[in-house]
Amino acid sequence: MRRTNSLAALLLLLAAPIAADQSCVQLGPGTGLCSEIQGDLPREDLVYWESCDGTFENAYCWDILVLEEPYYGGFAEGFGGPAEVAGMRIYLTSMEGTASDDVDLYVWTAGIPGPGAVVAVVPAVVESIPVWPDVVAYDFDISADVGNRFYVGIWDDPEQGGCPWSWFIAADQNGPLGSPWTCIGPDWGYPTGWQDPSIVWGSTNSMGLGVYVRGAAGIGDHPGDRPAPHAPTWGQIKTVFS
Ligand SMILES: [Ca+2]
Repeated sequence: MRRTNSLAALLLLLAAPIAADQSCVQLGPGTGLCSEIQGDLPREDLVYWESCDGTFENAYCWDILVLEEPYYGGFAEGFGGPAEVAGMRIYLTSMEGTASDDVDLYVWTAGIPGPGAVVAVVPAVVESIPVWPDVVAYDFDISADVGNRFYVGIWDDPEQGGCPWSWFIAADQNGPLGSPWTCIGPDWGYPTGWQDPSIVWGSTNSMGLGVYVRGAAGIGDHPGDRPAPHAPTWGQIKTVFS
């Protein structure tokens, strides 16, 4: 019985979010697997692309207390175009199971670096978000004509509830190198603006985001703009040497 209680306590500890500072939260490490796809995009007419490899080793969010407009606390993944974007996919999970949450979905042009101008934004509702490490994929319609580099992403409107009680976006830490980004607000303890999520949560190869396109000329080409490596944060150094 003692061993059972100890194991239960350990599992509870592993499942609890780990705050690297006051604002960034994660659910892993673990092995997140997608068990369901929600949405009814006409997949046979579209080309789909994602950088993730089918397993998610972690899941991230920014605490509701720091989320700010226009999309500080958002996440994005870059892709190669030109293309006619017709939809996007988001891989989400949660800490305790979430009934629903309102989110904003985006398509951005290329900025310097990472996402630039907004070319599409649509509100969406994500429902029945499973408990980590179960992951659900949501397919949504969103339309935009984009150039050689573009980005799709998600932001959680703090007025409609938020992290850590809504959703975490799944992250691939050992798949192919994609183009992962997160938008960091002023005074969050990291460089401000679009940054590599690796500087916050550790090595991240791609975010749980995919894109559906029509007439894709360059889809699948790596955008080639992975953020430059940053020096590890003090929190990461402590993790390594503790
Ligand atoms: Ca993986």
